[in-house]
Amino acid sequence: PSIMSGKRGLIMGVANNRSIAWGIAKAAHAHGAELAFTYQGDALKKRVEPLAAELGAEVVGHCDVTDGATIDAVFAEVEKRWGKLDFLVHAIAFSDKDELTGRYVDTTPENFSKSLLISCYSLTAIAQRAEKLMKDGGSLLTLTYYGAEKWMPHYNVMGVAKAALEASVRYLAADLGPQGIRVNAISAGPIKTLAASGIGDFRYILKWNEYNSPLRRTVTIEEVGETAAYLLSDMSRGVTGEIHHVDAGYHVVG
Ligand code: 0WD
Repeated sequence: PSIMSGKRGLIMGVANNRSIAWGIAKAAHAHGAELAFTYQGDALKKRVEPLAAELGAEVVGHCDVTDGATIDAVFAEVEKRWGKLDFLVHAIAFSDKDELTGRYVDTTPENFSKSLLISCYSLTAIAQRAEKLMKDGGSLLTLTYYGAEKWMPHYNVMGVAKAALEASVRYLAADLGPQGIRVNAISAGPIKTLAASGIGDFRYILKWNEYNSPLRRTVTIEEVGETAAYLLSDMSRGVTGEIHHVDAGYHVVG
């Protein structure tokens, strides 16, 4: 049997077919999982619906993590359809593009709050709802980046948000562990996606990783997806609170 057969999971954060969440969805589906997707706003609905259909999956509604009512609505829909949840992928982040260039020291309080709310607190907001639906235990997975650990050019407030997100993974893992709910993150190497295109000099960062990572290349959404399938399945049942790098090894040299 496939490693994810019989598992049902919610995928949050697909914007298009370049999204990391889409790479994860494809791998989870290939390993036998049944999926549901959320989208953020009507513009993305048109993108997400055909992608979900490709995997024979359902779209369970609009979710903007800054609006708790939309999170509640999506989880109510999942409960109605499935009655429970086995895994959840959180692949959501945001910062004002104007502050993903230049200096961190110039971050405004407004963008600091918004970036931390969407990129960090949202995992906790989602975990609160997921806890109730993960009746047989479960696996929560989020996406982080090396800019949480080390200074990276232009990553700025997003680096601070990812550091807080990684700390959240550890606190959530401890809180939810007694119920058999695991919480992990993949620290992905740079990949050209919609969100990444907002980061200043991103092409340079891709090249830098290609020249300097142990594997002398960057990673793909399919590779992140395969590692995600392991973290979302019972193959990793002894693993929680972990930040797993899928970055062609860059973190050992950078
Ligand atoms: O190099 C990269 N691309 C890396 C990305 C390296 C390491 C980590 N990551 C992380 C990102 O920080 C993010 O947490 O992976 C996650 C997924 O990002 P992605 O796949 O690179 O980007 P994208 O395809 O743009 O998906 C992110 C989506 C949003 O898309 P846009 O670009 O429209 O902001 O996050 C969603 C949205 O669909 N999102 C929200 N969803 C609900 N509520 C919200 C929100 N308020 N804001 C953004």
